[in-house]
Amino acid sequence: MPAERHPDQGAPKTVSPTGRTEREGLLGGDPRAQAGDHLTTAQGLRLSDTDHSLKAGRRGPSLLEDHHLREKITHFDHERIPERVVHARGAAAHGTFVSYGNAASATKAKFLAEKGQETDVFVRFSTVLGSRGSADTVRDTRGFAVKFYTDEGNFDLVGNNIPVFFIQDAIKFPDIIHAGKPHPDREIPQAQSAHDTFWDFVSLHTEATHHVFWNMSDRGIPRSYRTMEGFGVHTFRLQNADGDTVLAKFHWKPVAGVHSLVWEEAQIAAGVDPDFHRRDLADSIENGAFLEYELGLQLFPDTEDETFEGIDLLDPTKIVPEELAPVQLVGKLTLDRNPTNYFAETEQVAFHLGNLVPGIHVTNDPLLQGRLFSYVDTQLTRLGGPNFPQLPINRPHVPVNDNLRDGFHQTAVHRGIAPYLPNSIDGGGPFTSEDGYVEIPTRVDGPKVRENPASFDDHFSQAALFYHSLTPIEQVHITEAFTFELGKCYEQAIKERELEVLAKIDTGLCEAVAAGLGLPAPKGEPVAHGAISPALSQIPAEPGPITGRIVGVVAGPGADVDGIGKLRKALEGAGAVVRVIAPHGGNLGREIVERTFLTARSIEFDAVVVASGVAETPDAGDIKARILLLEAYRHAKAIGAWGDGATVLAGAGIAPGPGVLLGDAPDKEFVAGLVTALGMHRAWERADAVMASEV
Ligand code: HDD
Repeated sequence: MPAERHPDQGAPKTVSPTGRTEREGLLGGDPRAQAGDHLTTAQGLRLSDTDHSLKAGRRGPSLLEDHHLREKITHFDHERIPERVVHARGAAAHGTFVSYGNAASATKAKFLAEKGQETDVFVRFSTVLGSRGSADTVRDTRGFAVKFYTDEGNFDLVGNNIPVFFIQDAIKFPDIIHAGKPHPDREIPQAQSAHDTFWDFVSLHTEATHHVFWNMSDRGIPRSYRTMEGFGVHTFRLQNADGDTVLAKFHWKPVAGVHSLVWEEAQIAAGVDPDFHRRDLADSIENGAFLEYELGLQLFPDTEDETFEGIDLLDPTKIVPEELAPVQLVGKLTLDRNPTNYFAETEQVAFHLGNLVPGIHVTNDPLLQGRLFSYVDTQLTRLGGPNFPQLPINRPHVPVNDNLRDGFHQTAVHRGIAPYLPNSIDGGGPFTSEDGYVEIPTRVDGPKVRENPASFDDHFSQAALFYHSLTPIEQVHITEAFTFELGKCYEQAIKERELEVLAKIDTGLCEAVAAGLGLPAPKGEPVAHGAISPALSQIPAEPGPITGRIVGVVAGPGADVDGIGKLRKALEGAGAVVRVIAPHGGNLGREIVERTFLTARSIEFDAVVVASGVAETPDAGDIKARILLLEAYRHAKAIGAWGDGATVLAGAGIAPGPGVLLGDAPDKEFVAGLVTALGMHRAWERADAVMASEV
């Protein structure tokens, strides 16, 4: 029977129903991407039926000659490609990078050196350990991979949200990943480090300590990709138009500030909304709260010993504190467009550290050197052959004139008969260019050895520097994270060995974790860590911007809808998002109810406010609404109420105190208090009391 158009079906859609921010163009328009009106086979044959296989009689067996059946199922059977061996879980967005032009003295890379230069980018964020379907909010490092489609070819900055790495040499990468991935026998646990093999490895391989401390800190559970720093990790060598070189580290600074979840929120989100970060990314862009980051450079003289203030710049387990080498902001990245198709873009994008442009060069960091091999190698399997640079998302936005030919999934129809150089048949070209990429002739000599420089032996001083640079509440979070993760290990010897490591960092930390594990604290002499670096703490001293922050307003029949409208206007004016939560869906006057007590959970909101007029309704004491308020309170978020909304807070046992805002109406003063509280992210002053209380 023909599949007829239902009378309700309007004109065929060419974009997804929610894809308001899509722009045609970048990916090109392949007519097979559901743009046409008629269903066809892959060969373009129009079909009259796609719901019934061809059978020998109504009750008979299916026939082998049914090509449509076989094509449809065969293609479906092969829809999946291998997920990434690491960073399998990811989400991405398109955007633009605009250069401030002040990096010209350091690099001749045009996308950085020329003021106002706009460059298309595609950014993929990811977790490291989990499978493609794993939860977003697990404790893990986050990938921050940026593809710049520059006028000089693609430049990939393949970084993380943590500025150091577990290992100093790429040859150890399979070891750390095998240790972090689920146990090979039962394939558990998924997407996390809280298990024996991870702690077995890192307690034995102590160069991982610094990275482990970042993972155990709040950095391991970001609030959103919007509020995450990014780091290129390695030191790169930059060259300016005069040929001068300088060593550099890349940083991404989120304009929205650096914020994290608390561990309980992260755990709840992993169950309630495993797509927490992915959703936030897509929704923020849909809401016009675009993600913004400034690109920063730390610059160091290109000296023969490649050290700065005694820090070995080739050691990827070391940072250079920002107080010693300030981060100079050189441009701004704005992510403003969601992908059109997850598979075509987010899944098929292929990053590679070797994708460089003139003015940016690699160094001898042994981790970087090994990565230069791994990325193309892994794409060969993952994307099925050597032609993955031809995939739309990977194509440079400049002409490509290589002499690479044929191979699996070749889509180009090359012209000419002389794909070799030199040739005299195809006009002798394509020709090399004077302004082409030239490696910097750095000197290389020395005996062949499997050894590290002696400076790489310091595994602890910067872990101690990191720990001691944090505020007390951040240190508490680290203590709890170690206690949780080691508490999940079965092997006593592993816990004891990690305690030996902690004893080298800080006695109090070691004793607290040991107490939590019920083990004796080993005696150890903590290492010296030098001057602390306040820039490592992510607790703001001043309120930051509130763009994209989400405020839940608890309402219901009888609620002060005018007040909600005023609050919405004021908060949206400051860039925040307001969501009304009520006992049921639908509308409350002019206000649309976006969450019900059943579909809302505190984790989604940066602040929760109770509207006046709710107290008298029978639902005011609903246990789900109470849990919402109590969780938000326990997680030190801003809480507010106006009018008789205050009695709902009181009924939930929430007393006035830091970060609890009460007012008669959502007037200027109330809104200003809320904006400040949101800008501080959490009311940590109440954390101690709350964590210790029964709330
Ligand atoms: Fe890696 C993916 C970041 C060390 C081998 N890596 C991958 C991605 C990111 C990073 C963000 C995901 C890219 C995407 O979204 O598609 N990797 C890092 C950082 C490292 C690091 C910041 C240390 C500073 N990686 C590292 C080493 C090796 C690899 C030492 C191997 C020797 N990484 C890979 C890989 C992946 C990858 C196996 C898997 C999927 C892919 O490349 O495309 O080649």
